[in-house]
Amino acid sequence: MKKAAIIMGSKNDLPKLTGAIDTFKKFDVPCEVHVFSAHRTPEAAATFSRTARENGFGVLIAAAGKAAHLAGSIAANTTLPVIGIPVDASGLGGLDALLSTVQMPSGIPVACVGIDSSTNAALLACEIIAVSDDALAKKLADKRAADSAAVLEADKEISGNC
Ligand code: RP5
Repeated sequence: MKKAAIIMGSKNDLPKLTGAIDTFKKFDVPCEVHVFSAHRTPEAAATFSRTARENGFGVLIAAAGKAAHLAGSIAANTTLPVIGIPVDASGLGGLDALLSTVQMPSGIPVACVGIDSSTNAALLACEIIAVSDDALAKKLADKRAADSAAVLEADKEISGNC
């Protein structure tokens, strides 16, 4: 199976990424976690991105806050799919990072999830890997079924006349 990577712009982003780490563990998808900054360690970020495919990665997640150029700069150096997580790391509630991540110029795509939405980023990464992995696709379908059952159960518990 191809590996996933979670790259964060600062170790201070780590608490926002536990959902992604837990999701990869839950689905037994091999994952590496790294800290590379588009601004502070641009060479390290570029080297990792350029060699990611030959190093067995199938998808890269990049999480960063403020002027979040990390996902775009990683995408510039690989044709692997890159998923950006805008991190709320400023007084702007993450809107700065959201716009920086999602508004990529044509030609260098970044798939952007919601602010701090690391679980969704990892689920999307799993779905990308599952394109060529039927066992993983089955696990993802089972999770969807369990989520649906939980909502139906909640409806049974809560629904009624006002
Ligand atoms: C971004 O700037 C990082 O991803 C982080 O979210 C934000 C602030 O970084 P620190 O100053 O806390 O290291 O590059």
